[in-house]
Amino acid sequence: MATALHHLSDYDFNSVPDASNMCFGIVVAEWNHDITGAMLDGAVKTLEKHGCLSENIHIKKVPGSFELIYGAHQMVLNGGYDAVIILGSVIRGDTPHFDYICQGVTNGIARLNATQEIPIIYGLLTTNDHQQALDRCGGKLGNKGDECAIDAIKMAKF
Ligand code: DLZ
Repeated sequence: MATALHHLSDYDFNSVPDASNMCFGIVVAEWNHDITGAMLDGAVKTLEKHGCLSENIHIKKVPGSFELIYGAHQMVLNGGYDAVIILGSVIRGDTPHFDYICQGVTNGIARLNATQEIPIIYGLLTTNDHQQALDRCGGKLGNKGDECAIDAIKMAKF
């Protein structure tokens, strides 16, 4: 017999699973490290707040956001992770470079999500200026790193 569908109002949209048995990889870009470092702090603190042990959070640095694709793929191939988080900050300049990097990273991470066995959480800030990035890494608009940590825990339990 078919299982009855839950009514939407019964669904708990806000709960975050316990992460005490989970293991996460984080790949973080060095470009704009004042921004990516703050996102990293937020992600690690949030994972730990939800029970993840610090020894089960493995961090790898890459030079720039474009290398996040390679870094995330290597972490997937190494195995042992429930999810991988990428953290980068691309800030618009005077040339189309911004668009190529943003598009490249977005396509690369999307492809990994479609082809690999674990979720890759997309923590790429793409902003017009430095202040917009500051606002999103612990400023007035929250911290993208915190959000990515929550998303990683939820997707690890998918
Ligand atoms: C080259 C470059 C530029 C201009 N801007 C950024 C940026 O705002 N954020 C970022 O994470 N990386 C930037 N990069 C570096 C590229 O991501 C990449 O590291 C290099 O093109 C080498 O592949």
